Amino acid sequence: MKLILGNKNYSSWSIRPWLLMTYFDIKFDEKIIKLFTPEMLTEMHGDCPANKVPALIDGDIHVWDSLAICEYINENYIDGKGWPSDIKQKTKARSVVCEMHSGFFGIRNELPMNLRCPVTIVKNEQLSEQALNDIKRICDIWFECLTHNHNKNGFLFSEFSIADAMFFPVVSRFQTYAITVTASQKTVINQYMNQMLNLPAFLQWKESALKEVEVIDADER
Ligand SMILES: N[C@@H](CCC(=O)N[C@@H](CS)C(=O)NCC(=O)O)C(=O)O
Repeated sequence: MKLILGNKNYSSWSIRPWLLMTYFDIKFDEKIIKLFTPEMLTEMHGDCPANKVPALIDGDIHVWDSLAICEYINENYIDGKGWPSDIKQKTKARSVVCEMHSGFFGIRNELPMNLRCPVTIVKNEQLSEQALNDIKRICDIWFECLTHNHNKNGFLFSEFSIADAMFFPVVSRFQTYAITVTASQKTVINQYMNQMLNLPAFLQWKESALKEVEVIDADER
């Protein structure tokens, strides 16, 4: 099985399925495409039907799009463990993941994932209303999930799930740009972010990311 990824330093969509697959100890090869270089489209040809990463090739099965890959892995490799087993929790997890997958453009545009970037304080005044609304909504989702009665392991739902993988790039962005979190939510959210930033799977990704030398100007804030 081969997972096609973008630069590990920057590719926020690529890290999502990679984290899920690595967390669940699934064996796969990886191919890294250097994004926004003259060779990008040639390298994607045949592997990435939408000319975007991530994409997954498993024998004669091709899957593209981060969430489609997570769903494929969930169904075919981890016996459904990618989502909570409880139906109420599962539908909630799917809903917040879809919110992430289809929205939050303010954050995506203004706070690019950039793992090598040292902590750079971005104050609320430097962000658009859209980005501030995104931050508020994400904090509310996290706080609500993390303080839910059934939640004992520090993940958004009872165990590490596709929801944690899909929100991971936001954790990284909040850390890089020292995003201000409301005082009443701060302790819970900081604890979650620390747990996620210390996941062995993420540390493994980060080690490779920090060896990369390519710079994507558009993702340098
Ligand atoms: N909705 C897609 C988005 C994929 C995406 O936009 N990937 C970016 C890299 S993180 C990409 O391939 N960009 C290349 C381009 O837009 O030309 C997903 O969830 O996989």
